[in-house]
Amino acid sequence: MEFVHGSYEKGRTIAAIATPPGEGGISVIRISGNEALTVADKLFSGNVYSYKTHTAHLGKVLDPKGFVIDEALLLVMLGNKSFTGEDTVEIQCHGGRLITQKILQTVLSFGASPALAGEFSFKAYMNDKIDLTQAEAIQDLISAKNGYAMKTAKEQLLGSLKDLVNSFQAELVEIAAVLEAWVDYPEEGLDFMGATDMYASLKNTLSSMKHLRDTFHDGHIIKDGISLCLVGLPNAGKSSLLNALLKKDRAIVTEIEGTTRDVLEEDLTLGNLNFRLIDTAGIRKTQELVEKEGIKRSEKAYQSADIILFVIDLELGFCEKALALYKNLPKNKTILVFNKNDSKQKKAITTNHTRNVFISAKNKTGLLELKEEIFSLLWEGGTPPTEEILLTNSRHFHALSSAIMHLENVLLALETNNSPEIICLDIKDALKQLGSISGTDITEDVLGAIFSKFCVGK
Ligand SMILES: Nc1nc2c(ncn2[C@@H]2O[C@H](COP(=O)(O)OP(=O)(O)OP(=O)(O)O)[C@@H](O)[C@H]2O)c(=O)[nH]1
Ligand SMILES: [Mg+2]
Repeated sequence: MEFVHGSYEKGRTIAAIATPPGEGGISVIRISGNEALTVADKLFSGNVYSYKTHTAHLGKVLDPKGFVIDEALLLVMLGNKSFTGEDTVEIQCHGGRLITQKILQTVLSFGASPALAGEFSFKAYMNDKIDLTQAEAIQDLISAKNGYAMKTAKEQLLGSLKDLVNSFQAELVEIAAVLEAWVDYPEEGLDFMGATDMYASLKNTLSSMKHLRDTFHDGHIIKDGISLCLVGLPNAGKSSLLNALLKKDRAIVTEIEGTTRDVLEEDLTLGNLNFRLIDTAGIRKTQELVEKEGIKRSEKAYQSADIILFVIDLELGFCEKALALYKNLPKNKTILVFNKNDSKQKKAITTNHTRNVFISAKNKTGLLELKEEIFSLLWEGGTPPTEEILLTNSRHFHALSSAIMHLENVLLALETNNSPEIICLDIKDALKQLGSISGTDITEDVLGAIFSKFCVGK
């Protein structure tokens, strides 16, 4: 990441188009850095230096030869009061691709440098306007695919995760101070340092950290969506169910066994959550080359899926072949979907499996029950969590899990009277992990990887 490795310069004046490319009502060109006002003053008809912070001004945008490019609104946000923490000017012009490009070219010709991906947010992070969790939340908010993901990203952007992680850090710093004192004055003994209080406080912090870690299950589902894989014998009605759930004629359905050869994926929204619905080739023994490859892919798809919908043809019932396939499925993430409930030839079913639904993909009955079953597999009670702070980012999850592991070592070491030096090392490692979440202790490589995912202009 260029601006992280070396060339980042506080105050460097950067510019970019902040709106998506193409035609629209308006476009926004953003300029930020020490020279933002100087650049804006050169191209704007009004006296930019006289503008107060957070004010808007209508005027003409002029090219270097003084020709009018557009009539535009200029917004001024000064110094620490801006998003980046540096002087910022935003030009709202008409949303044409050419006009926007022309204004950007003019801005660059007056001395601004083209912004790199995420550089505005990186400025905000470097100038302590936001921490790393908030920077990551910006991207999550932009790419949120459902209402829950949007709410969680908004909470994170407002600083809920930052505050929580900061509170963990503060508590651990106090504990570390007691332990350091113990290293320096071992003859005083830990009891003298208030060991009982420290032990209780450590346990408390650890339990709050574990609580946060455990929200990742829900956070991950909300942010990244859930993969739902349709599995079964040929002709069970998997493709018919896919079409019924999608409410469109997406997959080919015939009475010929082995119709679906390839793995087919489609997005589906259910109850405000995002699902990836995966149809697979019916599983059976075959020598046919293409079908064989399809079956291999089906097996791979269901093994990595979050939820398996095992579709069973009620006309065949839980036959031997179906039972053989069922044996290989991970039971805790499988729902048995008994299809063709409309058929007069349906068989009676007995099973010990707890999650069963009877449907007719043909008549579209039982689909609501199926949805409820999916939700109850995801969440006890069938409704998404109401928790305010959810961990949605796997980077945060891994860092927090590692911090927890180090603190568990500390607890164990305290119980077994291990040497204070070793205990101190573990608590420092835990703090380092928490610092990597908030960005107070992070390598440039990780920073580069995070900000390079941002768009230019953000
Ligand atoms: N009566 C009845 N027939 C159904 C129902 N669902 C599917 N079928 C029929 O079952 C046959 C197979 O349906 P598909 O959806 O192609 O089955 P599949 O599991 O995708 O089959 P493969 O792709 O071969 O693995 C078709 O003739 C469908 O019309 C249902 O709910 N009721
Ligand atoms: Mg099919």
